[in-house]
Amino acid sequence: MRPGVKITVDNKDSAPHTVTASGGKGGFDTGTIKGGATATFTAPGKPGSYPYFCDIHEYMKGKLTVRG
Ligand SMILES: [Cu+2]
Repeated sequence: MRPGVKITVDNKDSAPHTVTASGGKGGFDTGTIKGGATATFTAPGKPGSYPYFCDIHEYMKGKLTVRG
């Protein structure tokens, strides 16, 4: 991803999930995305590695990489 681009995530599960920046680093949080729904958020403005998790299922984790 490039800094500041819009990212759309598609929840293909039937359960609700979120994409929430870990420790607030990067400042993104989709809020609850219902099953089958999409959400859009803005990528962080600085290159780096931004871990995220699901605020509903905290064992679900991922990482967003922003390249300058
Ligand atoms: Cu979840």
